[in-house]
Amino acid sequence: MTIAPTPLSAATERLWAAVETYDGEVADTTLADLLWQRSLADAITQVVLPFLGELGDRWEQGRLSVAHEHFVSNLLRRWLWAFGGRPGDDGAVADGPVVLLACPPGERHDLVLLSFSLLLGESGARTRYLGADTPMPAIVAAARASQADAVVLAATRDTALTAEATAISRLAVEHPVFVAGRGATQGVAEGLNAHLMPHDPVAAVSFLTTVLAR
Ligand code: B12
Repeated sequence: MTIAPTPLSAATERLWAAVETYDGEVADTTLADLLWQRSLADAITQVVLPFLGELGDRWEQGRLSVAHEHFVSNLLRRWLWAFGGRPGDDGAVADGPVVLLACPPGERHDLVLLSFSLLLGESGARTRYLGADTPMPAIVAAARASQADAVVLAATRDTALTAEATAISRLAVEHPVFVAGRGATQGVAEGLNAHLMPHDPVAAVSFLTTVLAR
């Protein structure tokens, strides 16, 4: 018997009401309902990314405080990690390409990168997630030590990438580098000797796995 997923709109409204009053218990049970009844891909594309988008809209309209934003970000991060740690249906151990993921120095927006990392892991890649605000020497050392087949760098501002142009271009000589997020454009990618990822995280998984399979 399959359980019908909780309807999105009612649960999302409950979630926002809980966030507004910092009701962590209701937020947790609502997110549990929303996420665990869905596949990872559906949970991320139907729940997590739209929720982050709405967070952005509310933030820009001045309807959420910094405290709300931190509360939501930490709540989502905890759920994403727990969710991504679910054992695979077939219990198979990943043996795909090794992909290192990080945000460059000063870049703290890593939740989409984390979502992408989980989707990529589900596709069979062996992901090594460094997360937000990672110094370039640390990224370079980790890429070498893990023998990364690819390095994905995500940034909201292009300057977070261009400020590290020398280090990123050098890294790209040894490991293919892929740039993603609002700060990544074709021009930025070319200037870094890197590849531009599609903005849509699901399309980006297909893109990266196709390029790495060549
Ligand atoms: C949540 C949030 C935060 C959280 C981040 C939580 C986290 N760990 O991720 C915290 C609280 C840390 C934060 C901090 C700050 N933030 Co902020 N933040 C946001 C907010 C509200 C949502 C970001 C988000 O996740 N959006 C939802 C996603 C789904 O949309 P998106 O980012 O456009 O991503 C899409 C694509 O670009 C792509 N994508 C993005 N990343 C990746 C990665 C991969 C691998 C792939 C394939 C695709 C991909 O996928 C998405 C869907 O297509 C935005 C507002 C907004 N409208 O987005 C501001 C925003 C990004 N923040 C902003 C700012 C200014 C800041 C601060 C400087 C604020 C401050 N004064 O302290 C700080 C510090 C930032 C820093 N040093 O990096 C600005 C950035 C403006 C700019 N471009 O310079 C924004 C746009 C708000 C604004 N309008 O002013 N922030």
